[in-house]
Amino acid sequence: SFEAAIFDLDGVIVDTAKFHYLAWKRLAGELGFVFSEQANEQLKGVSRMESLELLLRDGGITEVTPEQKESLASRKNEWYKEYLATLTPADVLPGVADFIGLLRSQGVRTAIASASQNAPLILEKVNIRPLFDVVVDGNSIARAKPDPEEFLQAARLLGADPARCYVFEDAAAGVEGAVRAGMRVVGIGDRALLARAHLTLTSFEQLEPVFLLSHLGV
Ligand code: B16
Ligand code: MG
Repeated sequence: SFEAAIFDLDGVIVDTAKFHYLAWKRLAGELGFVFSEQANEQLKGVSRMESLELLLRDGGITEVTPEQKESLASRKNEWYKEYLATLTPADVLPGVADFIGLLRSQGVRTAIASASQNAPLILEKVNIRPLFDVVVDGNSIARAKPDPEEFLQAARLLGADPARCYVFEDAAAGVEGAVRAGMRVVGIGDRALLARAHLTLTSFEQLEPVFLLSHLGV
């Protein structure tokens, strides 16, 4: 049996991943290159500055000063926040709220573990904060995914044994961090990209909560 369920935010609870991609693609366009959806896959789940480094590498852009990097990252973030302003509770991904409600009714504690500094804003826009006992995000951690810190901090704040935590993640970096934290991992997305997860689902929509509960042993 397990004690706690830890959810990634972007790509699991709400599809803000598409907004990140649009904003990074726009930045790449201004820098004079096309940023593909395939190249974007590496950016999922990693921090904003690390994402910028990966983007610049993809575009073959070198000799960027730290000040220029700060300014590029904040431009991207401004565009990203324009997209976030359009979020409503209807943007919570299908099946997610019911599933979390079901877990909570079974006494399972719940947390968000997101790399995003915009997590508090997103949770407020989609009105889902009350479903979580704990929120750990990019404002409160020193080492981003694939480091296990974020997941371990969530477990600590929940008072849960990491070995009795399930993590729901859509990004390879997050799956890696959760595995390193000694947790069980459910990948949400493409099985080939999330090969290290213990179980992979295409989406919560496909998920029969009763099946998952029996699978997870509640
Ligand atoms: P921000 P998650 C992550 O959120 C995103 O997946 C990743 O693409 C983004 O770079 C990171 O947050 C930082 O986000 O720029 O808003 O601080 O998947 O860990 O919930
Ligand atoms: Mg994610």
